[in-house]
Amino acid sequence: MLEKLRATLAKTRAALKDRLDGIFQSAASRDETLEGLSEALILADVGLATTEKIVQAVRERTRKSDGPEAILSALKDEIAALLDRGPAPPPAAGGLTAVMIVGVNGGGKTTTAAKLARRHAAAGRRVLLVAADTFRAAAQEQVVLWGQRLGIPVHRGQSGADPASVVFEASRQARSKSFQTMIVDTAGRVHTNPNLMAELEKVKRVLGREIEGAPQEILLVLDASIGRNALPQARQFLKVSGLTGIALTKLDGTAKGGAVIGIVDELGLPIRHLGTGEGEDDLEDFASRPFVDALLT
Ligand SMILES: Nc1nc2c(ncn2[C@@H]2O[C@H](COP(=O)(O)OP(=O)(O)OP(=O)(O)O)[C@@H](O)[C@H]2O)c(=O)[nH]1
Ligand SMILES: [Mg+2]
Repeated sequence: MLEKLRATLAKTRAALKDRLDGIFQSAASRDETLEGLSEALILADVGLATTEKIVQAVRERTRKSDGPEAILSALKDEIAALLDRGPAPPPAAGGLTAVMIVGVNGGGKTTTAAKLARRHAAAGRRVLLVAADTFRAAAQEQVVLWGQRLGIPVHRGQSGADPASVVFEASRQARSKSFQTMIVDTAGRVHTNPNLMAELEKVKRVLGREIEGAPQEILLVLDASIGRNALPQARQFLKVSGLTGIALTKLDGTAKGGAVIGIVDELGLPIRHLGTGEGEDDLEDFASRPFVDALLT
């Protein structure tokens, strides 16, 4: 697992760790090291406020005489603590759990929905994939293909249908056939378009009406390669549809993974999953310590 994570984070690690190594080698004092650390974190897209918070905490945890090893270890602890937002909610006992997948265009929603469906199915749950992206016929087709490939049933609606009505029908089907998990793929939407955002809110409302406690998870799919540009989108989705966590995709191809540290800190949302590639198994459940170890070791 750690090897996969290390490979996924290779570019981000190169952008951050290699810079830190240079600082640790050349800095004469702790204060100099901390100053370099600050610069490195900001350059790695962590964000100013979060960087200051981390560096201040590292300063408080170390002594003036401490060398690179103690400082690096304190840095890892601080980042891990900041990323750790507690465990994911357990699936609804006996009942039906609904997971909504939301985000802007092309972030990796459908792929993540399929990977998650596979994950739940592998855990022995009866899973229904719901193709609620009715915007493009091809989008539903994509979910159907994933379903065939993974052996997971798919509920799809009419092309152009109201996504809320698709979700309504899917919920009825899921209940009558005793499904345990519904993974709802939604259309990519521009977070600044009020109509599209309202549509999402409606999907959420219908789920809540049809299934007790649903949606238990609303995951925002964020493309790691856009770095801190993810923040305004995330804020808007959080405001309109509510969010319970982040699925961070395309971490494998980017050097900007450091941005998530600031994003998690500023939004107060947990990362739930990491997308580590295009394949069905390329999904990791997020845990802060392995993430930080893979990032900085
Ligand atoms: N390398 C890599 N590619 C990914 C990952 N997740 C998704 N992709 C790729 O990103 C592209 C877009 O993925 P989709 O799942 O179709 O994205 P989407 O958010 O559903 O797109 P729309 O429905 O058009 O908004 C595809 O080529 C995926 O294979 C990931 O974690 N790593
Ligand atoms: Mg899609």
